[in-house]
Amino acid sequence: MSVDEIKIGGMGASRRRVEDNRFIRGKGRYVDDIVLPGMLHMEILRADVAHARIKSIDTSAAWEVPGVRLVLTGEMMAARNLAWMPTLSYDTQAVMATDKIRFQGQEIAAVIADDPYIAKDACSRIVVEYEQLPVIVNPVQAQDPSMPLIRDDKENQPTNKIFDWEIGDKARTDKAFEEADVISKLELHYPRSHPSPLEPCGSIADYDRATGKLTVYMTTQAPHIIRAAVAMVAELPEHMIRIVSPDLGGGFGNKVPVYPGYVISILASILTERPVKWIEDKTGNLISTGFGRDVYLKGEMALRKDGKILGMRMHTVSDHGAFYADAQPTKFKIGLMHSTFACYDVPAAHLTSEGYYTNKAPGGVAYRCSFRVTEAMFFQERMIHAAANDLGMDQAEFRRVNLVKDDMFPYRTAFGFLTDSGQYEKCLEVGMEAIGYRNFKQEQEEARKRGRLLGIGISTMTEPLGAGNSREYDILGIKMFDSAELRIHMTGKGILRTGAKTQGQGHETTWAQIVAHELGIPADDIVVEEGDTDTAPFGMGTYASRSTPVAGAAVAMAARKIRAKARKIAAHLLEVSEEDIEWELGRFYVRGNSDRGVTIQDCALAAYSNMPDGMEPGLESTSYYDPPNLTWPFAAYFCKVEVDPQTGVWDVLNFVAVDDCGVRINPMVVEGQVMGGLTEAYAMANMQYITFDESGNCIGSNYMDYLLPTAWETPGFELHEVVTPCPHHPIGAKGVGECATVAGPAAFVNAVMNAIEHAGARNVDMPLMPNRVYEALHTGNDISGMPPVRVD
Ligand code: MCN
Ligand code: CUM
Repeated sequence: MSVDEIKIGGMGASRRRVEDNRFIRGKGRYVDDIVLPGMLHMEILRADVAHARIKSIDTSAAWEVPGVRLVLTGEMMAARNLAWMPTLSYDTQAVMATDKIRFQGQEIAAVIADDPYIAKDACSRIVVEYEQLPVIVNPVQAQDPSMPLIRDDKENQPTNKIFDWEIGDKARTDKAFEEADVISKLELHYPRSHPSPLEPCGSIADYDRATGKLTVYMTTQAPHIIRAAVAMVAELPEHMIRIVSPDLGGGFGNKVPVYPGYVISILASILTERPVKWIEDKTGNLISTGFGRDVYLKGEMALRKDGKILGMRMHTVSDHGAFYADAQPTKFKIGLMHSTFACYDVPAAHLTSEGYYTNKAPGGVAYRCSFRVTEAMFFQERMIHAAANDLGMDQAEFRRVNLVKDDMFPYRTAFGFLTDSGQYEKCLEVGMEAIGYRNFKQEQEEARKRGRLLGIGISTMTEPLGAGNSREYDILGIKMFDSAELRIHMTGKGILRTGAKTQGQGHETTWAQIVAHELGIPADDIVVEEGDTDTAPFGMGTYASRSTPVAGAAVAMAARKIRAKARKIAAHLLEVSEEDIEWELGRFYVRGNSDRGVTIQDCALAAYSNMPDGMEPGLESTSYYDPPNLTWPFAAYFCKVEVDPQTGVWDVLNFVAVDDCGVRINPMVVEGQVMGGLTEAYAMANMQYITFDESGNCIGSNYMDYLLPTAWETPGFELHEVVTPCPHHPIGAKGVGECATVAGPAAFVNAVMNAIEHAGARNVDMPLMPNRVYEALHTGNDISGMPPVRVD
């Protein structure tokens, strides 16, 4: 008699995404679609040089353009104490340059006008006089004492170094190295990359002087954090601030930071008393907003002859741009870099890192990655590849020997994380089988005899997804947890709101499936709403694939509260005591008499029309969920490539992805996430590069130079699943949103290296452009390492 879970779109149903109904019809409602009465338009003047002392800014010609309502400069921002703002990593960031320009693309002035074209024209009439300074574009230059101090605005900042940080057990690690039979070394650069969502950033600030209310429609993945930040920075009362994040055209981490444009549009609205819209262009997005990576990694691994890893040393040097603006848990200086090697049994490890200011845009730093996990896993898998080669061991076998075994969970990693579940060897096996791993060596040899270069690359990783728990994770002191609020109406339909914010991940579809699973109410009867701080419960937003682990768990818990109350109502309706009530999906019945029952919809109606004496009417619940641990999904990726020895061009022949993200709420959505992530991984491995010339000019500031792969270039991916439920998550799910971007790049690079390393090279840095591959193949030299890096 219970309802069929798959039919009602519950867990495990590949339900079609409900949001796509409006997206594919062109009916999405993005920030730029919103038009408010009397709205003005803002354009930002950005610096064309990377490091310069400002001598003067003359805005008089801009003011004269008809239709211009306001011209803002750093000086005017400073007069209102808004020229600088705090960053998410306890640094400060210029909202508008006052003293110095510190990177190309920095905000210098803004024009607010009747339309965006007038604003842009007027911007071009602003005259900035400056004195150029030597430019620092990498951490080596940042350490050169003859180079200028970038952050001369700060007290106690005598050099360009931001931090030194270490974690792990040095003494134990040193000992492991003393006992090693073989020591394997690797050094590489994970280049700067950009999340580059199709929709750039933007906002519409609408300050109503009559009510004192400020409404801001904006592109943000974390609306509640923005509300708190605006309250603190602009000193406005928090209850008078409403942040609305409508449909987002992708986020990928780019829409986590607080950008100057948002703050400037707010001040502009307060000053003009009109709504002010700011929409960034593509170049503005690429040159000034939160990038990813830009970190130099080197390490060495202590190995025993039989293949056992004994210890790992790692050192990272990260380039943060002009302001340390990473969005990451406060406790860790370099995100979750120390989750590296978490899927392997590594008895001792030590990580040191340094961060530097340079004349580049500041980072949000995570691009589809849990706070530096992408770099960590990329280095891990490149290091594993190098170590297996140094030992003369097979790539898969070396992994099998060192992967954490099923009976070792819960497993405490050398850096202190607790991984709690997984079937790593099984995933490896499924992937090996699917790609035909065991025949490959012979295939490769035979091909080589005929002059063809084939390679196979593996990448296996577990990553920590779902910050909190609140004991360990906070951002600027705000503890990391999340929330859901479920309201069931009297006809059994309902609305669910969470503190997360979908940017394309499909929350509107999948959260309703959790409710269907818990209550037996069809998913189609639950509308999901996120992103409006006036209506949604407080939450830390969507990034680091934390939504399913945290907000998704809160959804299940909120639904369970509803079920608990409905049970009392059912007992009342069936005139038995609560203890005699049994539940099956969608329905309560009397124990021993399953024909006597009421549906969840009957209970909903009774909650408004026939509740038991003394019971509060209504059927609503709120749940704040603080997860006991992170969730630990696992991925095993296998990539087979062919490299053309004449050109260095490489093609993917086959790609097999095995993902274990615990219980899948919606298998089709999970597959979409994996496909999208692999496409981005392929782009980074193959073609994407944002770099800077010696003057700090950003190379890669448009889509002619910074390449987005289309369906034409992107290889096909074959997907497999393994399910190890998360032991602490209410529905057994683990996060998955980033796994493919995190584990993907190393699979491609390992495959290309496997095809060419017989010639001698141990590493080619990403992107593996044909000229680099060609050179490594024909000279046998590495193309990698510390700066100055090659700019091709
Ligand atoms: N899911 C599921 N079963 C699981 C795990 C997840 O069905 N066991 C579903 C979820 O219900 C959700 C989706 O998969 O609909 C992703 O869930 P999750 O792994 O929790 O990740 P988040 O929702 O927190 O999304 C964040 C993650 C990040 S950090 C980036 S960056 C990223 C990504 O998601 N940006 C994206 N995927 C993106 N996909 C799109 N289309 N656009 C972006 O900007
Ligand atoms: Cu790290 S990019 Mo996502 O976390 O928004």
